Amino acid sequence: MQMRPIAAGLTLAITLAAGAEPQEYRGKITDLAVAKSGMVRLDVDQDEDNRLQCPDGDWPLEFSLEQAYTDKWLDFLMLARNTNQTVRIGYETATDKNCQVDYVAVRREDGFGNGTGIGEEGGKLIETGALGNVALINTNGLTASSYSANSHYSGDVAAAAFDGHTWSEQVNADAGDKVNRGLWLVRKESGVTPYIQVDFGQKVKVSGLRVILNEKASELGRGPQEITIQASLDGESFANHEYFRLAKSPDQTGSLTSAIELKVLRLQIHSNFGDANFIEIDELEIYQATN
Ligand SMILES: [Ca+2]
Repeated sequence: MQMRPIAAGLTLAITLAAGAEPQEYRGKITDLAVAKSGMVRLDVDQDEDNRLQCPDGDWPLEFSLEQAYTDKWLDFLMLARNTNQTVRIGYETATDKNCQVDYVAVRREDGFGNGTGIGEEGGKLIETGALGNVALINTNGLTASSYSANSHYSGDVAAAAFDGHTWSEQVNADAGDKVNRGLWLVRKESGVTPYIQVDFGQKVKVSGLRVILNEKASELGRGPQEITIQASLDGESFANHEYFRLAKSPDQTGSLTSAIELKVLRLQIHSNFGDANFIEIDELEIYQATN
């Protein structure tokens, strides 16, 4: 790994600490923890070309919150992690203890805030849960307003289908709090095709999805039977990508015949499994293509 100059193009850098010349890591933060002691510990995405010179372990990088500026580092890193931003982290190499962070930075070429898609750069979204869901609320820059539907019943809003919970249980180990009842519910109405959608706010290459209901709702026949996956790059014009006929099962996954690049994924529902009144999805997981 090369030490990069931090001059032109630098939008944020805080450098200090005499002593060992720091190495610079460039990539994405995968894990971040704040210990009771005031130590902030980090792990980052590593591969053969981009490896930390630190001992192996869950938390190879750390810094202490005892300085006023380190609070700002923490804010910066939290935001970077939540938005999947590429960052630079300067650190002192070590072999027998966690590496100490020396500075944090982003550079223009890292794409901060310029709206270019992570997928376009070959980067990847943060994956959650057992299968790698990229659509969980409060990950990858997604918030409640990223999700919408053309209709919903009472408090059973679209965002509740992306909270990692069904009505009866948590289904994603990385989930935070349940949103309302943890499910999206919509009343059947003749002449209206219900849909639910997620706007990633950036280009994503999608390869598959998972539809989960609680067992009771599945037995009632509220689950989607015939669906169409639609894709949009601008949030306004949508193209049909693939039609699926689902099984009457509370938990099923489907792979797209071909992966598709999109910004907004919309799932249209043409029919359910017989419930006269409602269509329900408790959780909708979306998976990214591996290349
Ligand atoms: Ca849910």
